Amino acid sequence: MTTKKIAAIEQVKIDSRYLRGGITEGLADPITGAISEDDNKLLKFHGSYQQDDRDQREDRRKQKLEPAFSFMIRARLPGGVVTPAQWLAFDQIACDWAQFGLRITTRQTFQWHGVRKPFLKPTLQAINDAMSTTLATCGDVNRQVVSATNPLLSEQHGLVQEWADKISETFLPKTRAYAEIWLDGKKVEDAIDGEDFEPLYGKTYLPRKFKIGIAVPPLNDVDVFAQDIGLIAIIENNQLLGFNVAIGGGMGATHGDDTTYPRLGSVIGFVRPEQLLAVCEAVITTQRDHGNRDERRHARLKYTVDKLGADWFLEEVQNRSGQTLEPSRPYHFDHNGDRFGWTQGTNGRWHLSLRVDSGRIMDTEVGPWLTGMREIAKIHQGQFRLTCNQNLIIADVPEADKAAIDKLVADHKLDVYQTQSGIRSSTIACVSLPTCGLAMAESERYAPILLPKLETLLDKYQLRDERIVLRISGCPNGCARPYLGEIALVGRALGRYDLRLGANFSGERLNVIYRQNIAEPEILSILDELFGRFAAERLESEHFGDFLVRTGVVAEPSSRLIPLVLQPA
Ligand code: SRM
Ligand code: SF4
Repeated sequence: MTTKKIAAIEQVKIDSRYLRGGITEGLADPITGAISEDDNKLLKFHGSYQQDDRDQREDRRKQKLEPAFSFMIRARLPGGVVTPAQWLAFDQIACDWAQFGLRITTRQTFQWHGVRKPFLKPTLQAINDAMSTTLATCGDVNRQVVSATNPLLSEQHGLVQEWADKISETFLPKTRAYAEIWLDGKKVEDAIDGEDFEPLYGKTYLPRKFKIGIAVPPLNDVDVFAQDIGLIAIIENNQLLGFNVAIGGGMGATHGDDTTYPRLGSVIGFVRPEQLLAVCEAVITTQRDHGNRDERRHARLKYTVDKLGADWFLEEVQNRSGQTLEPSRPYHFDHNGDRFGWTQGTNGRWHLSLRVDSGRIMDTEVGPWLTGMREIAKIHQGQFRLTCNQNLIIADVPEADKAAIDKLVADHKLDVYQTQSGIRSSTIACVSLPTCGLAMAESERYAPILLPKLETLLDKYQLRDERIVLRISGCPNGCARPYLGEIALVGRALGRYDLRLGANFSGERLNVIYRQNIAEPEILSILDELFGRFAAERLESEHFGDFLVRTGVVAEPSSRLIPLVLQPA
């Protein structure tokens, strides 16, 4: 009998007794700041990654010390909703146990970095005490659902948010291992005997991570086509009719391996709200049963869709769910960024969107962000919303409280959005060094160095206010969704990037590689010339990415919703 080869992680999952493995024992081992490699794989399902400070790696190696191990922890906040009480609790965690403040991620949640092993359990407990969890924020499961944050359309956003919560909750793993390991079984009512079950996922969970996002046109602030399942809310006459469903979006790729590629989701039809959970479940189980479990590089849904075909997939989903999808409905996206400043919702309440550089909320020379936001959380009666562009909304503010919020914002220099350039307002940079184990080049730490130089170039051509979507990722995994940047830098090595150009302003067209493996002087020189041409030759209201495609600087992808293999320069 021949045994089918499976990726090593699959065996780890099978042997783990529903994600228990040896995590408890590893946490108790005082000899090392780390846990075992296999347990580290399982830990991701619990919402944490073991990392080490890469700035210290070389020194510690010379001193024959083990790497400076610590843990990154990610909260589950569907739709990026945070209450003031949660904010204060999360801030306390950042002060007590983490190293780099609070970090808003590109999937609108918080991460803490630099938590040492002895503090891992207290941190997870504190997050749960604050009515959140970290379960399934990483690992081969459905992650928290991201959802549109445009505060202007509050009624529909409320409904869409409910769906984000419902989907997030429905597809959570059911294992009791989480409560057993981190919460001392507190949330488990019956006896804990190590046996468990996972009705949806089974013992091997999904072949790979799985992401769902909901956009509300005309704002594509979640980058809906980068999701495994992208849902486009269709609203008519103030009524949420349902959702167009796009499947197989994803960003991750590997340099030099053109069997891996970023892909925009394919729209397969429209579902009414009452069909939504069944259809999502059918997509997830189809991926569970047909996704590639031999080779993790090819395990995301996008490869399954390409292997089996979108038509086959649609039929399978209809069979499994017992639902018929209708033809997709028309929709239009304006852009994929955030608005800044105050906006008023339909119910009269106010929302203040603030720009947060790379989502990092810390007290630095730029401004006392952690302190300022703490003071705001102490008086704020509404909620906070985190955005997929790593920004922050102080939401649901009554007219009477606006002045007090404005004063705290100004006192703590949190109002940078008022003077920022267009490009800065549309920049995302992934975490990268020093914590990310996969980073090849700087990203979050490079953005503040690069942006002033780009602003100087843009000033030269009176383009300071022009919103140009810039995405920086320290490696091709694409955590800043770089393949959707009108300009993107994708790390190759320290100080060297692929320059990609030509995505559109609404996140519906991928960019292409313009130059491979280049350093800053060349990046600036290319952009200097292109900004100059753009200023001189653009059509009225034309965006930078569209200009580059129209004038043939970069080739237009043959279709906006089909896979685009990385193109050599
Ligand atoms: Fe990501 C892996 C950070 C959003 C695609 N991502 C990682 C790890 C965990 C590195 C690792 O595996 O060791 C990074 C931890 C860095 C650190 O120190 O915090 C990391 N990803 C992030 C965050 C924090 C970036 C940020 O600056 O905000 C984002 C957390 C989102 C969240 O709250 O869940 C983050 N990652 C994304 C996105 C964007 C999105 O989902 O909208 C993508 C592209 C979309 C996609 O999934 O296709 C993304 N991350 C990846 C990949 C490539 C997956 C693939 O299909 O090939 C990896 C590597 C992997 O999974 O093997 C990865
Ligand atoms: Fe790390 Fe690469 Fe993701 Fe950046 S894109 S956070 S470098 S895995």
